[in-house]
Amino acid sequence: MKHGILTWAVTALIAACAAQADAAVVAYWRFEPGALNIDSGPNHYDLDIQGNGVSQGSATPGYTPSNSGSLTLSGSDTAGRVLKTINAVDLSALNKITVEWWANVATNSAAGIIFEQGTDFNSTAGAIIADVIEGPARMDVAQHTVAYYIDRAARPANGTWTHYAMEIDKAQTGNDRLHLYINGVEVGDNTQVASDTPAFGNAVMYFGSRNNSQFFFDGSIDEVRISDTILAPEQFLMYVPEPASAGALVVAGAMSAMTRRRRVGVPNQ
Ligand SMILES: [Ca+2]
Repeated sequence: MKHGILTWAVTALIAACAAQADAAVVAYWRFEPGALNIDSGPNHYDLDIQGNGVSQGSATPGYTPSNSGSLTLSGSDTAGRVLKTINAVDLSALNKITVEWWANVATNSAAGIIFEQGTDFNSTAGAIIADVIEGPARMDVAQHTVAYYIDRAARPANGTWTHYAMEIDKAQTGNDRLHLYINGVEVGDNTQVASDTPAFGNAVMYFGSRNNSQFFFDGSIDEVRISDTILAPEQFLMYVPEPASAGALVVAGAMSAMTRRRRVGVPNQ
């Protein structure tokens, strides 16, 4: 019996590794101290960071590169910040994507954008967005088309680090096109489904606001990763073990190593 379990475990591990090998990272923003603007993925979609003398490693009210390795935003535009990719993030050749990120919402008294492709999602065909909606503690993710694909879910309480993943398969229609995961559990509730399946977008991505003009996010963001396929929950960043020391491949960020490790090998909890 033990042999059977071991065989199953090894087989599952090999299958997981094989699936992982098939997935390629499109972009990966880790928001690390001293490298706040760096995309460590292969395409180097580095960020353009501006605003009142803000620079990497400095702490400016309203826009604070955190020492703990995450991006902290105030929910207002008082720092005149601009946080966007220097070049357009081109997803147009892909058939499916997984976008993951960690978020820790401070307040949700107003709508806040985690990330948005294009200066205005509503006029950027195929673009993707994730935002926090004011009032109800709710997270929306969507892809823009003639209408919208929207997945919507209640999110964990403010002040807690939470892992989110949106997965979009262009070959799918209806409810199967877009899925939202919170802490590795699928939670999406499609509220609006378009009839067509548009191509993904090719536009600059903004973080923490819409075009630096509205919907400013209040809280922290960390480890935004875009992959070129549909990842299994076991492949999400939340299950990647933390390194024992700084400077290793996967950085601690604002999420405690203890929490990360506890989740390793314990999916869907
Ligand atoms: Ca980080």
